[in-house]
Amino acid sequence: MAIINQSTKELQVKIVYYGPAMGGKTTNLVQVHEHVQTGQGNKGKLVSLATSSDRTLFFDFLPIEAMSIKGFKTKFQLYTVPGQVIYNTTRQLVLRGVDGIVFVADSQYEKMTENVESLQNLEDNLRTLKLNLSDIPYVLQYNKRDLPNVAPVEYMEYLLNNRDVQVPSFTGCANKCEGVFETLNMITRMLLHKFVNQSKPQYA
Ligand SMILES: Nc1nc2c(ncn2[C@@H]2O[C@H](COP(=O)(O)OP(=O)(O)OP(=O)(O)O)[C@@H](O)[C@H]2O)c(=O)[nH]1
Ligand SMILES: [Mg+2]
Repeated sequence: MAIINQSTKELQVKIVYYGPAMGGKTTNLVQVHEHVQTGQGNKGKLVSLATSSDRTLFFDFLPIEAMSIKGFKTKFQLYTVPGQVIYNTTRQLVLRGVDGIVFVADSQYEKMTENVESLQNLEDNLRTLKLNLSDIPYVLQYNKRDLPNVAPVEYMEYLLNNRDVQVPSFTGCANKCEGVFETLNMITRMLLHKFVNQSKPQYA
């Protein structure tokens, strides 16, 4: 849950990277951790709990203290869920208090069913928390565009971005850091817009 402190002008938000197993969620966080430019000493530690084969077992966590935006000192807490179907309880836990979501889809044709199922699973899990995806800022990342067998972006939009209001989407090659910051910048902008505007003092 976002924490906004008007007196100290601090904003803290939680962003969860969600999506099918092996789609590239952890890779996004690793790249952000490697390349993020913040003031000295403000880069948090990337905490990962993975199996020996690098699959996320519980979650990854990366805190980032960002620059001052609109006079607010912002802190972003980035989390990934484990994509493997069996870890659904963990996904529900990680989603608690979520403010914004990055859905990382795998662009390979044969992963389309998994992408759709994972998005459905996200909606189901949000519902158990009494949340609705349409009320939460989120963006889509079509990752692994470097692979030969990718589905056209238009097709992925049709499958994953087909609501009344379309959300921003980005192509990516997370392992080369392509699209990683474009995606992160957009979700943080959406969150700042939501929370900073919302928290403006109201005058009768
Ligand atoms: N070719 C290619 N490989 C990628 C890309 N992004 C990630 N990978 C690779 O895909 C594999 C899985 O990436 P992860 O970031 O661990 O995937 P994940 O979504 O965290 O997977 P889970 O933790 O199991 O849910 C790793 O070997 C990555 O190096 C990409 O854009 N292109
Ligand atoms: Mg992972």
